[in-house]
Amino acid sequence: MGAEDSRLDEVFDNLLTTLRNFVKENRITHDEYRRAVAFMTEVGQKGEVSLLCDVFIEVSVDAADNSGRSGTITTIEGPFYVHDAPMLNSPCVLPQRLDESGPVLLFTGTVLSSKGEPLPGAVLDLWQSDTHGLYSHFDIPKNEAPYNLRARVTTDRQGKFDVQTRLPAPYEIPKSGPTGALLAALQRHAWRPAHLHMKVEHSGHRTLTTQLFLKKDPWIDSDVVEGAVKQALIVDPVMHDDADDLHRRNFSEPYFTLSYDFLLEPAISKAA
Ligand code: MBD
Ligand code: FE
Repeated sequence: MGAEDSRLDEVFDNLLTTLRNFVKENRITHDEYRRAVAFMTEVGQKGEVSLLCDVFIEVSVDAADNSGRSGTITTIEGPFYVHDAPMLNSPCVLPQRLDESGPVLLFTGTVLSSKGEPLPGAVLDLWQSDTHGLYSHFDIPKNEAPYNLRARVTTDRQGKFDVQTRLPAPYEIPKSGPTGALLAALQRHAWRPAHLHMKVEHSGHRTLTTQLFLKKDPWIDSDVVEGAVKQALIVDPVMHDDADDLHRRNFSEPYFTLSYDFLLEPAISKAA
């Protein structure tokens, strides 16, 4: 038997034990069991499996998989990542609609090793909602705005990135589906504070999956995804509204700047 089979045996046995004990301890009725099965069926049919799991479980996976890690703190990936976003070199503007709305955000920083060495050629894979809290390919049909506010940005020779995007907005889990219905039944709101998602990759380093959250967001202390917001990931972009500066930059409205450095831990070296 291979290592994978024994891992499956071990975790599946444990999962079954946990679920059977849960049923026993809570004296789950057959009616409740059928309702749970129907709920999961609907979650599948409505395409919310990742949404549901990521809202309730992924924080624990992130904690288990990243405990003791050095460098920038991680948080969950969430359900809206797409793996094949356009590859751009820094400096760049994220793909956006001709009439994209929302304040411009100039996002800069450096990707470094956890020892502080800059990492040229690192890839900052970014994705976010638009100013209405909608994600391309999920809340906006793919053909309407392909890869909107998504890109894989390569750092320059100093390990720096310089990305023009838009401030994201809070995200509300759709009320029309089973995940929203469950939250309503639990009398919980369905909001996530505005956030930027990123995976930061560099050969020889462990890929970092994290998010940055906006400090002034109304949901910053009550994310529906409990435990996803961490202090070190809260940022407060600076607003710029000097008329001459705006004119020079050809911006019609105030814009924001944000600087954040990402530190990557060395890849786990495979013992010889
Ligand atoms: C999101 O935008 C998100 O990042 C997560 C984790 C869950 C639901 C919506
Ligand atoms: Fe998100």
